[in-house]
Amino acid sequence: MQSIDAPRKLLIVKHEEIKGFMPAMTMPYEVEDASAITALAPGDLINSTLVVFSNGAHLSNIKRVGSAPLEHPPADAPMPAASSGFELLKPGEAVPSGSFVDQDGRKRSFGDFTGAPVVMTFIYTKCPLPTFCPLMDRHFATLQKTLQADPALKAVRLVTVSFDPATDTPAVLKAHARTLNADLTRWTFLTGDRDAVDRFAARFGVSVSRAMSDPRDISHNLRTVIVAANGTLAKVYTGNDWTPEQVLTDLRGLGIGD
Ligand SMILES: [Cu+2]
Repeated sequence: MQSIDAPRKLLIVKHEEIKGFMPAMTMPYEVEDASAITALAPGDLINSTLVVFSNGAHLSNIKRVGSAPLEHPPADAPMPAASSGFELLKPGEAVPSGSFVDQDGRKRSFGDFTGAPVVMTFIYTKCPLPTFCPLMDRHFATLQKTLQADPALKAVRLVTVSFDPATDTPAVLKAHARTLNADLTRWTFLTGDRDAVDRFAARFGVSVSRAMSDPRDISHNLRTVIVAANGTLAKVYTGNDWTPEQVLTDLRGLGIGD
């Protein structure tokens, strides 16, 4: 176990393969019972049962079985030095163009969206936990419905960027878009060179790390952002507790449709 967020009842756990369900992975997990984690420390080895229900999952029956030194710094390690090109963007700053490939295999740059407000999120399609990437997908599908119904928000575009280009090829993204009923004239799925995607995503505070032994062992956080029509960062939502309603309120607050 790598770190503890007691107030939010979260543990970041590096776990072995769960046979028939998910590969070895490092992810945040909610715990059923907050009192079960008060005595734990980073580096503790635990046994636990992952209970998955239709809209979420949590750990129950947590038992400390030993401890081992941490291999990696915890997820909140300091950002790389300022000259690295990974600096966090501040609201009002211009979003870099990046270079991507879309779900149809076309070369794209984020600059293509200038002139339209964009809501963008970062996911990977194999994410096994319903409350992480799949929740971002569901929220975007909800947003799409409102955007289609409200003429004042007609110009808004949705962009989903995958940080798992090895798996999420254009064809995989296209199939994923179909399962979400995505209207591809409004909602674009991007992938690309892994380092280029990581560098772009890092500017918004997305951190992704992959295990050397198994690149599907992905540890990541969540960021969803609004980029204004002039290509500058307008708003950043961290984690998975934002709502489509909040985003719509913020979009309307930008004065779109005036
Ligand atoms: Cu995920």
